[in-house]
Amino acid sequence: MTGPDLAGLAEQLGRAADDVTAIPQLAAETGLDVDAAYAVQAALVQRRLGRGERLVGLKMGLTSKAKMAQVGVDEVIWGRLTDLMRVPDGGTVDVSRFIHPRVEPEVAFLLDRLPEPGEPVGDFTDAVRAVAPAIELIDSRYANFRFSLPDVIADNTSAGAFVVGPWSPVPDGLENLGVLLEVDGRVAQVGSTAAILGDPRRALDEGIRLAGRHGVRLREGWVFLAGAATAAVPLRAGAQVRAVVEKLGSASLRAS
Ligand code: OOG
Ligand code: MG
Repeated sequence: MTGPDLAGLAEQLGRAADDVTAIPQLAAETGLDVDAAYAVQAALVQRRLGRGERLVGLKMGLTSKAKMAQVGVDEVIWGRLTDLMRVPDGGTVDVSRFIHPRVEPEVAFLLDRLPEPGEPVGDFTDAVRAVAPAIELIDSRYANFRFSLPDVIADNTSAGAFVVGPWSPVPDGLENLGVLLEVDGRVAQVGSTAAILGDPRRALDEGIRLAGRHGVRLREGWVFLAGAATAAVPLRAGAQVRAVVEKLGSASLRAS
């Protein structure tokens, strides 16, 4: 028996993003399981690297209950970030490049020296050089933003774009900082970093562990997004978006 055509699925997802056109879910039809879905994700991102993009980090997904509930998938997932996805703080994102973009507030880590695979992050301040507020723009390539666990993994966990605000030295506590997402100066979502696996530092342990299962090692200098603390909100042209994290300041973007 042959398995699903992993390269073919990566090509379908890549074209959906290129053509800004949603596609039907793939996993149920093709029998894609979680391991095969990570292989599709690797091929999908490889397609981008083949065009000259560079890997610059890792993102966690569904590390909070609010996010799990919003998309109906309750497993922590991870995806890959490339340089082309990064938007400067205060920069503009053209929403016509995306199918149905949403934004969510994140906490970003700038990675430093990481432990060997299989070892827990002992001293967080050795592993992480700096912390910043961030915004992630997610965009599912699936119709109606609906997917199963293997579907969203294959689709690089809906990664679209991200903005990182100013870096700060790691503060004493990260486990209970207030988080706000503002759209056009109005509060759209309120949360706390406690929603991210109880403490966003735990997201790094999970990222190292889960990516390590697929032979991916996090690198010094990479950006790490710990996963949104709140549900995501639709992004419309003209919107001004700001994510505020207590003690860390804010990151912003404008949608054109
Ligand atoms: C999946 C990606 C989730 C997060 O921060 O939880 C994610 C999705 O919601 O489409 O990036
Ligand atoms: Mg996210």
